[in-house]
Amino acid sequence: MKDVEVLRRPKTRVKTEKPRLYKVLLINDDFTPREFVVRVLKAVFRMTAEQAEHVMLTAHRMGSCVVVVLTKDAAETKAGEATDLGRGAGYPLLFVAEPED
Ligand code: TYC
Repeated sequence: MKDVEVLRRPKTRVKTEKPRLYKVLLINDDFTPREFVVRVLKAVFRMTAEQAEHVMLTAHRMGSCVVVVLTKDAAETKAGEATDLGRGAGYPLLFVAEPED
C-alpha cells in the first residue's frame, strides 16, 4: 500500500510559472522641471546622474521611457512613490506600472 502511494503522481501541479513582470514608465509633461525629474529618478530608482539624465531626456523627447522592470507589487509601489514626490512638490510628474508584453 505504501509503495503504491509513493509512486502516484501528485494531484496538484507543481507551480513553475514565472511571475509576470511590470514596466515602470516615466511619462513626459510640460511642467515638471528636468532637474526635478532627475532627482526623483536618482532617489527612488537608485540611478546614477548619467542614467537619470538619459531616461529623463528619452521621456522628454519620446513622450515616455521605461525606467525599470519589476514584479507587479514592486513596480506599483515604486511608481506610486515617485509620482507622490512630484505631487508633493506641486508637479504633475507621472510614473505608471504596466504589464510587460
Ligand atoms: N518636459 C519637461 C520640461 O521640459 C521635463 C520632463 C521630462 C518632465 C521628462 C517629465 O517625464 C518627464 N520641463
